[in-house]
Amino acid sequence: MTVLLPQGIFIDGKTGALGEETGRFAKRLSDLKGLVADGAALERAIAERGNELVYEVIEYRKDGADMFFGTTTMQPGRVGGEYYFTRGHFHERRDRAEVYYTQSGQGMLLLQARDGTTSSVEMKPGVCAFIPPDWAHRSVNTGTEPLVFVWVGMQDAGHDYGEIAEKGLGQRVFEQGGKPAVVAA
Ligand code: PAN
Ligand code: ZN
Repeated sequence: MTVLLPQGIFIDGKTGALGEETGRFAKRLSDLKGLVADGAALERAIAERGNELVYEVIEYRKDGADMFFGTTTMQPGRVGGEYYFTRGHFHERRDRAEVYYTQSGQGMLLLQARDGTTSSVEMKPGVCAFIPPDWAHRSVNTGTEPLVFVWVGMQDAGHDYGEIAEKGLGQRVFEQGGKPAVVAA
């Protein structure tokens, strides 16, 4: 049996860097194809400013542990007035919750239950958000600086991106009059 020892990992709340990491991935503008409200605006954005980075996820896992954690660092930006967002997903395991703790920047966490009920939680430094089991979740950077949050979940939760990619979410966040507005989609 693996003996797991206690450990502290430093998380840089400005950059999302972890003192020790076991994996990472990045998503760029082209990864938002089919997900943004305005597909033509996305093509124009890629042509104009290149396939720029939208967000990066860094994780720290330990074999044999139930839980794990990491950071998501989202760049500021908009496509056709819509603020940069993560793909969004349900967890494969419907009984798995998650926690998002925002360390820097400004954003909106969009949530949606299986029956279509929508909800949102403002993301700002110090706010810890509870994502209940079986609620889809997508984060949106509504600010002008990187949005950095720590997430803590279960290693066996898994990700189901299919449903959101196919049907979208019931809410989107657009810049309206210089401010973010959550709009029913
Ligand atoms: C987060 C997300 C992360 C990136 O770690 O995976 O913010 O979003 P997408 O996975 O939707 O691209 C999480 O919720 N994990 O379960
Ligand atoms: Zn999740």
